[in-house]
Amino acid sequence: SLVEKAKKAAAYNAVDENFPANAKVVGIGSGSTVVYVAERIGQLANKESFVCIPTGFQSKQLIIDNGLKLGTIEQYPSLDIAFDGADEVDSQLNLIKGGGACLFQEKLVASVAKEFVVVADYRKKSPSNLGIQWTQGVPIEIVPNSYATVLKSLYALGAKNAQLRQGGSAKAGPIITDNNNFLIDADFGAIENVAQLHQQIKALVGVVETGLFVGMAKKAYFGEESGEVLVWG
Ligand code: DER
Repeated sequence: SLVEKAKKAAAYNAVDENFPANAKVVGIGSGSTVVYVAERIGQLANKESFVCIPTGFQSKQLIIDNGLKLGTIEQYPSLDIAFDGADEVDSQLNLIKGGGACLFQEKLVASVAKEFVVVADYRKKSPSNLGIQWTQGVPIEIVPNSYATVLKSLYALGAKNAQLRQGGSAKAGPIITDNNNFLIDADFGAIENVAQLHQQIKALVGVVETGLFVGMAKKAYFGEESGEVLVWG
């Protein structure tokens, strides 16, 4: 499909243009686009000379399935580069992430990577400069027993709609993250001040992390419908 081709083109270009020759520790994100990042890195001749740090169970599987050396962030609390997907990217390279419910470890890894490169298809470019917005809202990881109090506070912060993410047909009851937490998706509409909203949400007792990645990405690669790859940053 056009979207899959776009994901692959973004991922392959991002790895080919940014993978450091002397890389020792590499972060692998979560989701369907980063699958192609792991595939491309798995083709490198020197893949025995670096370790890859996962951002969740799916990410760990990608590392193993592509014959890459698996490390933990406990052993390697600083990385040379990290690659990850995103749900929405604005012109300042702020991101909304968390569609795959892996945002905590994704942000932990991105926060200690010297370089953080985003890979995405054309649908992820934020269409307006009126503020970043994702149809599914802002994913927020919370300690499970705080969901009622956090939901209440999110509405007080101006959320138009905030819901605990349910497992649907995959699981009765709420989604449990790789860190044994719950996820809330909160719709704030177009977000003018991403940093401020992130801080306000992060300050709520029970919030572990938000899917607002403010000023963390160095570059973003978008596979276009035309087959071209667009680079921001
Ligand atoms: O959960 C995340 O932040 C992921 O990176 C994800 O949302 C991007 O997903 P995709 O690459 O499957 O579109």
